[in-house]
Amino acid sequence: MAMPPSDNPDPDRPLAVVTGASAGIGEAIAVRLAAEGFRLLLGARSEQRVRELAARLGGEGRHLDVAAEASVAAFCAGVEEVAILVNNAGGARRLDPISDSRSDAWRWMWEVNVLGLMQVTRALLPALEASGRGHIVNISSTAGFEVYEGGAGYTSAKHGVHAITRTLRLELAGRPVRVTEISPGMVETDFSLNRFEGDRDRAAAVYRGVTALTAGDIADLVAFAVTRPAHVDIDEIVVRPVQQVNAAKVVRR
Ligand code: NJP
Repeated sequence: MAMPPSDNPDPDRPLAVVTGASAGIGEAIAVRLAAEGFRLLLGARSEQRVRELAARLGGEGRHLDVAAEASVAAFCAGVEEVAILVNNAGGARRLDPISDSRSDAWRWMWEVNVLGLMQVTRALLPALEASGRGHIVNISSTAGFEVYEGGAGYTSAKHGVHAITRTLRLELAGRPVRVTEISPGMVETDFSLNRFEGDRDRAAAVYRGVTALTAGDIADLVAFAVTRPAHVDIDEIVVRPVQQVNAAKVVRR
């Protein structure tokens, strides 16, 4: 069984938990939160990658499949106080119209983006509250309030994240846990490569002629939100590339 993160060398630093920290936005958030002085507990299915990253940044990496209740329980075992939880694990699968939707792709999107976020949050809420200064940051999407053709599986899941975030804000009122939702437009990561199941040409076309946001841009916003004074709650941040107005309108070079 994994050792509690309090066994790490510098146990006095507040603990930040980042899900989906093996790549992209989650990895950048981990790097940035380490620079801000947090000790890390990083999770992803790519256990080796989160272990190596945590070893480099200070903290611990553990296997985590947010969609699997037993994995979430093992990941959270021994965690007594958490200052920051970044629910970042997520993504999209395929771009099919509803008429041709595949249930397995939808199931994946709902299990990871929605159910996974709930399961990790539920497991760590006592530890967030115990820290006396907890903060949940949900990495959502502009897909949480917009729709586009072929995107219903992903947009409905991220609409779910938005609803969960707003509900948490209500349910946690009066308790020492802040709640922030960050909703990015296009960020250049492996997101599209994963959505298009390894089709590199199709993934590259998404970012062609656009200076997309970087994972570091999102990490900046997480750092901003979590370093505000204790009485300030950044409820929502929407961020997009200058060249992207919404899901449908992208001005390419
Ligand atoms: O994507 P990617 P991003 N359990 O594919 C992990 C949102 N977003 O960094 O498990 C635990 O490079 C996976 O790790 P592994 C997006 O919806 C993005 O761009 O090892 N972890 C990896 O670390 C998502 O919520 C854009 O495969 C699981 C990470 O998730 C977040 O930003 C736009 C997992 C995915 O890394 C990060 O996405 C937007 C599981 N079951 C919102 N399944 C964008 N890039 O354009 C996956 O609006 N992961």
